[in-house]
Amino acid sequence: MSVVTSARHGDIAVISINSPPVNALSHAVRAGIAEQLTKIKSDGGAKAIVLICDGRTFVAGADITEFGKPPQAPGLSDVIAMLETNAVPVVAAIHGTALGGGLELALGCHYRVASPDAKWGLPEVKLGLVPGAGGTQRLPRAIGPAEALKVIVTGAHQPAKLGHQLGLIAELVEGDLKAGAIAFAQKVAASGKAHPSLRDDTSKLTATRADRSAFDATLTEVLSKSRGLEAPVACAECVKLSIDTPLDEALKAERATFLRLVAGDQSKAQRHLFFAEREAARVPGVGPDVKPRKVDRVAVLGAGTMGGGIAMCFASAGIQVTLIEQSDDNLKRGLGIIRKNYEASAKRQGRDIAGVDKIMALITPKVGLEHVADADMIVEAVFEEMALKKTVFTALDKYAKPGCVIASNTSYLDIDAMAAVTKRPGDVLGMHFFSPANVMKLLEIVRAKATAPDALATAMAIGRRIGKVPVVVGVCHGFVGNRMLAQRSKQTELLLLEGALPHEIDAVVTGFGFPMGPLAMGDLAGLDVGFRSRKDRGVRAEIADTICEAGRFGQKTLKGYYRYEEGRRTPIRDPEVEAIIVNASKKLGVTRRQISEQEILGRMIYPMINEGARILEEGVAARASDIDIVWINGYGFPMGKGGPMHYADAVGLAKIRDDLAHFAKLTNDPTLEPAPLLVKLAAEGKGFASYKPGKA
Ligand code: 3H9
Repeated sequence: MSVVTSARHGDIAVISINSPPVNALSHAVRAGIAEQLTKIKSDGGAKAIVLICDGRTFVAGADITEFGKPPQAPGLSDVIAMLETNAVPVVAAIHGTALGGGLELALGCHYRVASPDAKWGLPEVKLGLVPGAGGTQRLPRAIGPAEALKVIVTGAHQPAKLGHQLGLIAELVEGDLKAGAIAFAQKVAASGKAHPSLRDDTSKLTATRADRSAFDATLTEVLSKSRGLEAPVACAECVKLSIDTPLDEALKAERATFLRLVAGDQSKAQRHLFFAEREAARVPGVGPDVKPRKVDRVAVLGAGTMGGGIAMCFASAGIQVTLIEQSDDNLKRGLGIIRKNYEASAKRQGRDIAGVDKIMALITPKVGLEHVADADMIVEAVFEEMALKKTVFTALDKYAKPGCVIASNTSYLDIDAMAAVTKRPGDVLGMHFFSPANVMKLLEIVRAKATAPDALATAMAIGRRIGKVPVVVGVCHGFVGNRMLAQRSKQTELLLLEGALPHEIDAVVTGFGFPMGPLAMGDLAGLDVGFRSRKDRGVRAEIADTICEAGRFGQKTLKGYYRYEEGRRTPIRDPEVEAIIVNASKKLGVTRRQISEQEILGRMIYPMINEGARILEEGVAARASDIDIVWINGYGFPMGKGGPMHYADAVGLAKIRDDLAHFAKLTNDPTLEPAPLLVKLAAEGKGFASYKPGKA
């Protein structure tokens, strides 16, 4: 059956698109719309046309899987031109999401009506692209250039109500959308008025033409967040053209920009991430038949920084939380911080402070582990110490109700060992949140040996419900993210010892696209945690430890690898630190040398990739793209590079293998020797993307 059909409802012709899952504009859909428009014209008699979609959504965009393949006519712009110049008015009826090419299609129609809960937007920027079928020109004509700029450069989904306020959506239809759209079409067809086409409507451009200051202010604001990505800048340039470049000329420029970006590395990386995120939701051994357990109440153990943040994640999603501590004082302090965080974000977002009370009411503070009894899920965030974790798990086994999913938020420790002290190891897993837990998107879900598939499915489902990007990983020291990070930390200390200075290392890492370098990051997170952990393990890192021994724990003491001015977070080079570093080299008999930026970059990134290869080979991650999702969402790996494993494939595994072998020799460190999987794939001329190990 054709994916696009049409039917008559009296004077109104209705074109329906039915191409699951999201009605993307594949060749069949584009050709189908063109065919139905031609047919309706030749049949004659229709006074207006409604363009509507079956299934869960209006058109969610161009078909991303077709990018990079030879184009097949009709192109989307051809179809939009047919709609825009159609003799009778066309009404787009939007439900679900009108995104990207889908919104561009709707902008080619004379009118748009929508269900009140529909969303619209041009998210191409998130795929490293500009809208390529007129979005950067018609949206400014519909809602004004400054508003359009914000929508296009952020790529965020916008509510239908806002579209209605801005004039993009003519009418919000409560109830049956099709019936409402037909009634609307009848009304406009009977009005006798000329039907608006955005091609000819420049009324919303006039004010900006006269005074560009508001547009320029928005431009500066949105571009300040572009972080080395080409697409936001290109989007802004295209929107700027809408102000006074003739439409056809601007459309040509937009198209050329789209074609340039779609062939570039950044867009390829960002498209990889789009599919990688969806792939991460597919967990080996957890098929669609495995249903998550019901979770209405979560107990969080520990109201410290981590526990408090985790409690906020659940409460913000409307889930009841029992927050458990050892004393009333700890609870009071924890709750105070949670409230302060909520109040600050309400203030930032201009929301009513009364909403904070509503969320806080979802959190029930309690002293004593026995209060986990009515929870469907428990997340413990007590101190990182195995003996304590085992005591807690033994108690939870006693108090938790049958079927309760019991999770540890440990960053490093062995979940199997915790599961083993319970009589229900199938219910135990890890849920590793990242700090600040209420902000960071990543959630590593740690599958232990005995974790039941439905317990895993429950953690995945709740992860998505609280707005996280969940990735399943296996048990090992540090799981995926921190285990790879440890390689970078080790190289950071070595590079300092061999001749680099903190600001030089940080500059290379931020130049690569990370928001912060490892040393500034260490100062922000606090250096004392690692110091204590090294002491416990009997390990010494000469520079890091000497810095801590000097009472320099990072930003909180205004001194770490850098110094800080009171109330400011800008790292300032500190000669005292540089003397500590130089002395450490002398003490350990290391002759300092000039280290090139290229070497710094290689030693910051390649050892992590090497560890990623080991992780893959051990089955701790199910696929290379899962590792990318961990690094993008938890550690600020630059989006335009697609994550460490995608980046490795782009660089070429043979080069990485050779550079690692060189670094191993240079530093006399056998752990830098290329991992067996890396060597094997490089020899076969393959990339990590081709490796399908099977399980996490
Ligand atoms: C564009 O439009 C360019 C134009 O300006 C110019 C052209 C010339 N194509 O996310 P879900 C698949 S660029 C192909 O799990 P949800 C997706 O992979 C595009 N496939 O569902 C998944 O497959 P699978 C601009 C697509 O309900 C399945 O559909 N548009 C596309 O959580 C379900 O997806 C966008 O960037 C696509 N465009 O969320 C919007 N979209 O089941 C991208 C989805 O095999 N899409 N699939 O894993 C989305 O943001 C979400 O999918 C959406 C639904 C919000 C629509």
